[in-house]
Amino acid sequence: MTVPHRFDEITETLARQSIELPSWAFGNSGTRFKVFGTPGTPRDTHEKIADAAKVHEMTGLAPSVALHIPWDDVEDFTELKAHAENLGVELGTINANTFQDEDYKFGSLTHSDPAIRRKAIDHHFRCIEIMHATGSTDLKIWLADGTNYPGQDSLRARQDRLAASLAEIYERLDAHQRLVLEYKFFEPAFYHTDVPDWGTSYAQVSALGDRALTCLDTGHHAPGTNIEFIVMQLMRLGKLGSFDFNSRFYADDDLIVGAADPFQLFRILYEVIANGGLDEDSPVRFMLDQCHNIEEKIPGQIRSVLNVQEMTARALLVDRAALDKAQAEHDVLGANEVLMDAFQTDVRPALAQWRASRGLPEEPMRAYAESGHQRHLAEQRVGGAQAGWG
Ligand code: LRH
Ligand code: MN
Repeated sequence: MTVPHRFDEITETLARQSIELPSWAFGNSGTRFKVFGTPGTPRDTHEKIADAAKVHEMTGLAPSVALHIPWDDVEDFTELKAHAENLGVELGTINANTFQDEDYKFGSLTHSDPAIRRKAIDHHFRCIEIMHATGSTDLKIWLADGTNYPGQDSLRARQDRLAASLAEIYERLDAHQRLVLEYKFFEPAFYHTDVPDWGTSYAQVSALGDRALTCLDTGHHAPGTNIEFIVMQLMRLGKLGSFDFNSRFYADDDLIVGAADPFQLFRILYEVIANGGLDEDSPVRFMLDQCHNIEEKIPGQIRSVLNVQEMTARALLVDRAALDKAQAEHDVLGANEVLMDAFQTDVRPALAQWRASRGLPEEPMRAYAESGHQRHLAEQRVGGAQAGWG
């Protein structure tokens, strides 16, 4: 087994990598056509966190779980925090949700009716209260707000209302809390979306302050977008707060990260590394945002964090000195070859050996399949309603 030279030079950085898991990936999800069930799917937030803890146990890569409100609402978030810690994980990003309430038909933080905006702002205030109980630092805001037909509403007025609403929410954060504003170029709105691109998110968060940053969901760009360029630019501007990792062939498919386009994931992680995103003091958080509509959810999440780890290892193996030299000499093919060499380096055997050296399963996917845990969950979790997006 050939260990890529310099692999031992990257393990310190790999050991620092942590990828936050989305609680909702463990529940049922689907499309407007069908949401399928799966035996053993969690029935509540406590069971979702137990499944996330299993992913961390198998990979050592996922020490925190993001929650979505109200999907993960519980009586006592302090008790939920203790539950998570007993299982060896932390509660992470709190995701607000203003995209499933009748009142938000024509918008939430952008709505023309001040009473509806108040309701939406109060929902974010409640999410901040929850952050105090869970010890979370990040409030993530994604808005479905937009219109379906030209003329339906004033694009300018909506931006100004959004800015005022975000300012009230930002004011409520305390000194160690941040908000990240996620953009998406369409869906569920089909003519315009109020936060459609990185430029709009950047403009809105820049008006708020240092603890307001952008969230880049890899499935939220128009086909053909050079996402790694946006990663570089937002990091250059000091405004990239977090990633929602997933992959897609067409729209916001929310498939397993790296499944649809592993080379794109490699290029994105190369820019993350080149711009200090894996440095010890990096402000960038890494989260998955996926839906396992037909595949098993725990192995789906295990596969996902392993895909990020593998592409991170390959990107860390880029021979920077050789690349800098080739770039300086305008050696176009030479420079590209340096990057492709790293991309085509099979790091899996070395990673397996490294995991074993840290007391982790060499092959987490196989170890999980052989553990019988999935069968145990299917037998144990009988009755009750399986969790989902509602
Ligand atoms: C919107 C989104 C957002 C979440 C939701 C689950 O498409 O990416 O991050 O709130 O998915
Ligand atoms: Mn997302």
